[in-house]
This record gives sequence, C-alpha cells and structure tokens, in this order.
Amino acid sequence: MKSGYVGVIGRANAGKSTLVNVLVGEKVAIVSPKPQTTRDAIMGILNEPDYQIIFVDTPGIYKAKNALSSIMEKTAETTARDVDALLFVMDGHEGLSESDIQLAKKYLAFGVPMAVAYTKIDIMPKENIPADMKKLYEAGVTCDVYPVSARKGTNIKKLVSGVAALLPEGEKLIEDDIVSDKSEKFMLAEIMREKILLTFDKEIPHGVAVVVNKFIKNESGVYEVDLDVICEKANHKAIIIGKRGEAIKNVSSFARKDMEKFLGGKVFLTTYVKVKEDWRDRPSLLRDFGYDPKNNS
Ligand SMILES: Nc1nc2c(ncn2[C@@H]2O[C@H](COP(=O)(O)OP(=O)(O)OP(=O)(O)O)[C@@H](O)[C@H]2O)c(=O)[nH]1
Ligand SMILES: [Mg+2]
Repeated sequence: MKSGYVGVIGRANAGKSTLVNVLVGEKVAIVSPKPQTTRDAIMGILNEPDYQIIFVDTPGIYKAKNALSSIMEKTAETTARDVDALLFVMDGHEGLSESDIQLAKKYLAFGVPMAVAYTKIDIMPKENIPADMKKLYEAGVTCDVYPVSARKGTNIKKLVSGVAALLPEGEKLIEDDIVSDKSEKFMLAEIMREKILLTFDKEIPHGVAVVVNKFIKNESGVYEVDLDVICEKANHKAIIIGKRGEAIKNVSSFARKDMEKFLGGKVFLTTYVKVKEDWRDRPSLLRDFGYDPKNNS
C-alpha cells in the first residue's frame, strides 16, 4: 500500500483547513473567513484499503508581525521540509497571483513530489480555470493541478487519488481509527477560538488565545469544560464580554453547541475572559498557551 505524510501548504485563507476536513471526512481543523486561522500543524488521517494519507494542515503564509506569527511561519516551513509529499493549496476564486506562482515554485524546489489544489471553483467563472492552469505550467509549476471545491466536494476523489499516487509504498504509519493527532482538549479550545474568529473583527480574534483548564465527564455524564479566553488589551476584554455580558454569552453558547456535537454529549461550559498584555510577543506566555517559542527564529 501507499502511505505517508502530505504537507498542506499555501497562503493564509486559501482554504487549506476546509480542504483537509473534507479530505479526511471529519472536522479536524477550524475554519474562518479570516487569514491566520490555523496556528498549529494539525494532522488529519485518511485510511483506505490501498493507502493511508496523513495530511498535515499548516498555518497559512502571511507576513509575520509578531512572535506568534513567526512561530506559525516556522511551523509551516518545518512541516513542508519533513513530509513525503506536498499539497499546495491556492484560492482559484481570488485569481492566480504572482505570489502564488512564486510560492508554488519555492515549494516545488524542495524536491518532494507535489500537487496543486486550485480550490473554491464553486464561486468563480469556470472559464478562468484553464487559463490559470496554463499560466502555472508556463511559469514552471509543472506538477498536476486539481481544480476542486471543498465546499461542493467537486473533484475531491480525483485529488485524493492523485495525492496517494505521490506517496511511497509502505506500511500503515498510524492505527486505523485515529483521525487526528490532536487531543479533545485542543479541539475544545480551537472550537472556542473559531467562534471568536467568526464573531469579532479586526485585531481582536487574532489577539486571542484559548486555554482549557478543566475538562472532565462528571458522574451524571455531563462534560464540564472551564476555559480562559485570553486577550491582549483591556478594551478588547470589554468588547469580548459586551454589554451586560451579552457578547461572551452568545459566543459561549455558539461554541458549546459545537463542543456537544464534537463530544457527543451535554457540555457545561464556563468561560473566563482575561487580559495578558501583548502575549503574542512574550515567549513565556506563548509557551503557556501552547505555542512553542523554540519554533521562532
Ligand atoms: N466557496 C468556497 N469557500 C471555501 C472553500 N474552501 C474554503 N472556503 C472558505 O474560505 C475561507 C478560508 O478557509 P480556511 O479553510 O479557513 O482557509 P485556510 O487556508 O485554512 O486559512 P488559514 O488557516 O488562515 O491559513 C473560509 O471562509 C471557508 O469557508 C470552497 O471550496 N468554496
Ligand atoms: Mg487553516
């Protein structure tokens, strides 16, 4: 059988996490319309009789502005150098840009087999597709390009077969029923972060970290989850809490519904909002919130 790791890389907001979720058939990574949603390398595992593909979703390429975004950049770079194949995701609907071409060429030069997923074709004129594919090829991006829509499921099977073919022959690397390398606790924190990204604007969601301090199933079978929403500034805290606590109540209930779906049981969620000034640039806090400053250079 074919088996191996596939680094899923590309610009921020291209659609990488949405695609990984569709490829593995389960939500392993959160998604939002804002760039820099994904902060960690997250594995999503696809098992079929003839292959096991371990997709590694990565933070999108975006100009690093603080220590956290440098860590994210480094995570993507390290992943891309340590996989059996690369899946470069580009947003077709945004239109093929010079920076996509340069980035694709950079990864191609890593010398590992690569395929391109040209995604979001459900919201763009179909006639642009061949022209962009030609442009990519002429620019030297000579690997296979798959026009897909993660939202509509278009061409996903073709993409999977194409990616599987890039992998070496080998044994299964991960046990059959595992879908992600991340813990339930990690996913609960990410679900909360997703709802914050979907609710608040500008710098607020980017300056938020979520830490789960308690996660137990009590004797009545209810999951008790206590978490901290950490933001960077006192005025952000006021916005997140909202008038009479309305905003945080809504976000928490939005998150709780998803947590219940994810855990398959009732959730009792307690949320605290805290301020840690400029935590995104402070190594000890970055470490406390699960982002490894060693990945920053
Ligand atoms: N119409 C449409 N929208 C899509 C598709 N794939 C992703 N999107 C949307 O594009 C936005 C970004 O998607 P993500 O999957 O979070 O993108 P990403 O590349 O993981 O972003 P970062 O983690 O920030 O790098 C979201 O609003 C998605 O709903 C698609 O196939 N069609
Ligand atoms: Mg993502």
